[in-house]
Order: sequence, then C-alpha cells, then structure tokens
Amino acid sequence: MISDTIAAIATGMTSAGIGIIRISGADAFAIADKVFTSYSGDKVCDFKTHTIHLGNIMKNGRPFDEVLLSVMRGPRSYTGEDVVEINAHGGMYLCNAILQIVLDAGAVMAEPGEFTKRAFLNGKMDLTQAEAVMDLISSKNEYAVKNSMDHLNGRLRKKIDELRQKILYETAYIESALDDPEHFDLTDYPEELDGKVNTMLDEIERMIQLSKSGRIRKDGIRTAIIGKPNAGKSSVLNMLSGRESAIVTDIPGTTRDSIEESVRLGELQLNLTDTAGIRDADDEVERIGVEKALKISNDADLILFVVDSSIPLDDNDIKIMEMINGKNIVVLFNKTDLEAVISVEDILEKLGNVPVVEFSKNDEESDVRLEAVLKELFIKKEAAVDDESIMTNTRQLQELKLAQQSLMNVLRSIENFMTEDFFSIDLTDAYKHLGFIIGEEIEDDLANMIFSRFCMGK
Ligand SMILES: Nc1nc2c(ncn2[C@@H]2O[C@H](COP(=O)(O)OP(=O)(O)OP(=O)(O)O)[C@@H](O)[C@H]2O)c(=O)[nH]1
Ligand SMILES: [Mg+2]
Repeated sequence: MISDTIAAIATGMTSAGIGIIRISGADAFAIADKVFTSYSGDKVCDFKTHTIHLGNIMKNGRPFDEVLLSVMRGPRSYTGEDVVEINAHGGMYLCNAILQIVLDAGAVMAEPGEFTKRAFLNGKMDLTQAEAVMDLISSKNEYAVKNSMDHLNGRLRKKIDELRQKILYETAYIESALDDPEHFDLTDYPEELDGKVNTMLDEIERMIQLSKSGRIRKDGIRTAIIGKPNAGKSSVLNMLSGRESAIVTDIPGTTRDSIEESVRLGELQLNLTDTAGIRDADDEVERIGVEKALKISNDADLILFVVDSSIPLDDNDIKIMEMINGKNIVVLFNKTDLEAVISVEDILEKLGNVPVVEFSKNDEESDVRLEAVLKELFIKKEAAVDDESIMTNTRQLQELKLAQQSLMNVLRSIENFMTEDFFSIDLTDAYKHLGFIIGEEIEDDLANMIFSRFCMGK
C-alpha cells in the first residue's frame, strides 16, 4: 500500500531560472500548509484544484523564498494522488534547502521514478506509457520523441490489448467446449486455430521487424568497419568523423583494439566501430583484436566492408567475404584516387548484389555517396512505417518474443494432434507475456527494477 507522501526536486540539478519541488501523497496539502504561507491568506488545503498561488516558503518563521505553488487534487494529477508543486527560484542550494524543509515537515524522499511508479500503480498509465515517459526524457532526436509520444498516447497498449483479446477469445472457447461438449464442436477447431495463430504470429513478427528499424532510427546504426589490414578502415573512420580518432600508418596491423565514434550522416546516426584488420595473426594482441572484430561484425546492423582497390584481392579478402556474406553489407571500394587493379564485379561475384560506394579519403564527395546509399537502405524502405507505433524498449521486446515462442508452441501442438488443453496452456502463456508488456500481473520486484532506472523527481 502507498502510504508515504513523497517529495523530490523535479528539475535539473543546475542553476536555472526556476526549480520545481514536487510533493505527492495523501498528506501533500497538509505538508504544504506547514511550509508555505500564501499572500491571499488562504490555506493550501482549501485551494481549488489546478490553481496556482503566490506566497513564501517559510523557514524558522521567516520567509525563505518567494514561490508559486500549484495544487492538483487526486485523482486528477500525474500520480493520481494529491500533488503540490513548488516553483521556486532555481539553483541547487535553494532547491535542496526547500526540499529539506518539506522533508522536515513530514514528506519522505522519493526514489528515482517513484512519481511515475505511483501513476502506474494508481492506474493512471500502463507500463508501456510509463516506459515511454522515460524514453521521452532521454530522447536524442525527433524520431525518438515522436515514437515515445505515440506510446505515451497508448497506441502500443492498444495493439497489445487487441492481440490479448484475440487470445482470450480462443482460451475461453476451448474452456467452454471442454466444459460443454454438447454445444461446442471442436472437430475442425485445430485447423481454425492454426489459421488464427498464424495471423497473430505474422503481426508479432512484423512488430519485431519494425522494432529493429525503430531502434536504428532512435539510437543509431551499429556500424562495423571491417576489412583486411591496410585496407584503409581507420582512414574511413577518421574521414567520416572529421577528426583523427584512429592511428593511420602504412604498417598492416596498426589498429588492434576497436575504436568507436558516433557520427551524423544527414538524418542518420552511425555508431561506427573501427576494428583490427582481419588476417591470420601470429601476434597475440593482434589475434585478440581480430576476434573482437569478428564479434563486432556479428552484432552490427551494418557492415562497411573496406576493400583496397589498388591491390589484388587476396585470401584475407576472400575469407572475410565468406564470413560476412548474407549480412547487411555496403562495400567501400576504397582508395579510388589510386589506379584500380580490381573491379567492382570481382567483389559482387562473391558477395551477390550488395551496394558499392567508391571511396577515397582524398575525395570529399565520398561521404555524400555513402550517405545516399545508406538513406536508400535505412530510410526510404522505412518511410511507409512512419505511421506505426514501434516498440523500441528491450524489456517489452523480450516479452513479445516470449509470447511469440508460446504461440509457436501452440502451432506445434496442433501439428502433433495434441488435445485442446495443450493449446490452452500455451495460449495462456502468450497472454501472460503480452500482459507483462503493458504491466499486467507484474511482480513488485520487476516494477521496482523498471522504475529505478528513471530519473529523480519523475
Ligand atoms: N591513396 C590512398 N591511401 C589511403 C587511403 N585510405 C588509406 N590509405 C593509406 O593506407 C594505409 C593504411 O590505412 P589505415 O587507415 O591505417 O588502414 P587500416 O585498414 O585501418 O589498417 P589496419 O589498422 O592496419 O588494419 C595508410 O598508409 C593510409 O594512408 C585512400 O583513400 N587513398
Ligand atoms: Mg586501422
């Protein structure tokens, strides 16, 4: 049960024009009355809801700061409880001092995210909305803001609800049929259910696919720069980032550890990782670097495969192409300022029809060409999905995948001619995991963990 009245500074911990101290809980008004005297002479307890009042925060019987105090009576407030917000003059010392006065008057310090947690527990929002609040605060670009706002408006919740309703209908049907075989016929049911589950799985698969492009646009494209030693990988990193982040020499094996740089290319954000040149290395340090490069290329959304066009393809190139074949690759046909001894076709022969960009660190148009190709790959294709609500939260995605698993188990049971109660078990599991996404039947520990990642005062 929620019994404490909590308080925290809701604004940033820097000097600013205004600082807000937020109080929420059953005693919010009573506590405010202990610390605040309004110029009108009225008591906070008597203020009308959603009004704002000028007065003083008092300390030891004397005015401490002149503030504007607003009241929101529950349930019409962010947390669903009585809420008071003190708009004080900004400044860390002042805000902390006022918070202390409020705590001395009986409030307890709020945990990070506790206001939003209370909003969730009081049914003001579901978990997708609560998590959207956090995403909104940490948004780094317009796309992220838009997507979080969509979730905050309950669009994702609606989608999950629809799926859950469909599942619930089936479990209810099975239960009824098992209870009352006279009135429900299950003869053709498995086939029918198979069709319905497949439709749900299509929807879920689409959500999972979309989440990838959503994450890419929100957090950037994880891009691995891969190639044999001396292909010019570090030069590519330096050129794109516009600074000398990585050491460049003509000695093969210069880069041993991976180097990261986040760069903006038009609308896209690339989280670049320059890696050690891939070859059979004798040197222990270099060998570890090569292993790391391979792992990074495995986890990447995009591989920039750098090929030195001024020398013949060798075993290292061939080996790398075999390893990355089938992944999301853009070939950088590099060092085009030198005379080419290989052709683009030599590479496409091995890799199939992947995009190729002619690149040279001495040609300033190189990154413009790369940008055009990446736009084609990552933005054009996705333009059609702009209107959809995209799940980008890892926790939610995990639950969605578990629901997907459970539904696949249903299909398997149907295939194996299992009895209907088996369908029911997995359908119920799927229902449960979808429920966890929106925060239904979620355990206390999990709620605590999720909200502890919020910032203070939210
Ligand atoms: N002419 C020309 N030389 C280049 C170009 N890019 C890189 N180089 C040269 O190629 C050599 C290797 O460049 P790096 O960028 O260090 O290559 P790397 O792939 O990072 O090499 P490792 O870290 O050893 O795997 C250096 O001498 C660079 O100056 C280019 O576009 N044109
Ligand atoms: Mg290098």
